Amino acid sequence: MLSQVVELIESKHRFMITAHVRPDGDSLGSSLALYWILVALGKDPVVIMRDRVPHAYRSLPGAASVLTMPEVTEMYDGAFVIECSDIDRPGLLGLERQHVINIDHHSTTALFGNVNWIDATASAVGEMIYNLCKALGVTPTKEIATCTYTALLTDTGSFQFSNTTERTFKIASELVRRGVEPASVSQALYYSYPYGKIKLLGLALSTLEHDASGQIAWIRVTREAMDLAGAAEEDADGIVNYALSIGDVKAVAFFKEVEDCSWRISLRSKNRINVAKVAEQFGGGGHKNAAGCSADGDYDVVCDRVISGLKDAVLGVAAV
Ligand SMILES: [Mn+2]
Repeated sequence: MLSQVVELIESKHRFMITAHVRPDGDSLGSSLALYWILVALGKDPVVIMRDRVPHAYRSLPGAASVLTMPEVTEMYDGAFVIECSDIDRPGLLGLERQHVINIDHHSTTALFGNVNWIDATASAVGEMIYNLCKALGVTPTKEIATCTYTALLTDTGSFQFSNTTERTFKIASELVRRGVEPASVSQALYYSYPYGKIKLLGLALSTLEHDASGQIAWIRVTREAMDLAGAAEEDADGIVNYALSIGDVKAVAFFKEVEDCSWRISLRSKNRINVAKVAEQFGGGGHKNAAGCSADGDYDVVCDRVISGLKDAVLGVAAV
């Protein structure tokens, strides 16, 4: 819990911070905010990730200091693991030897840390880091505020998702008072895409299909499309949401060809439709409205099986 985290930070000096593989705005923003809080306290922190910082987050304060490596080789006084369901999620070898502080806002996380601080009421881990900052008596610097704001903004879908609360806006307001420039954060995140990402989006959207009911839609990205667009792997992130933005659509699938006849599948849904259950049928998992899995085989076969799983999920809710 929070008091244990505060006590550990106050009594120790050398820390590492990590988060899940393929880091997103909350995990990176929260990690870097914590980094700057520790710097403000005169501590010696380092952020270590298995994967490199995605293009969209490279302008975050401290992003350039993130170390990218597959293994933790040194011992630290404490290792903060941000937004991870289990100790393997950061993809870092040697992490289990550290004194681990597990910080997450998902109630489904395993209590794998020596210290576990879980707050399922927080819209983002960023909210928790902000509370930690206050509990430590640190005045949020512009760096802390910008990183925390990025975590809030991205995890709430720009303050649009159901996890957006009065507290989210209250903290966002405080962060703006501490120097965050909302327009420049949004500009860096949503108006600085590489050309290939938008080119890929065009190719992907041209594959859009829906079932007879119009409630289920799907999109595909092949290796050929990636090559044609000159896109990087991360440029396919987020495309799934365009299918979900259709008014009548309740559940969607996004198929990304990883290699020949091997597919990475992202599933999204609205409201009570549970796509995590569908992902589990394929050995994957996730949350009710956002899940993922992998499958091998011809596209037509894989697609049919996934779409029929989504149909069951949609019908299951309709029947209740
Ligand atoms: Mn989050």
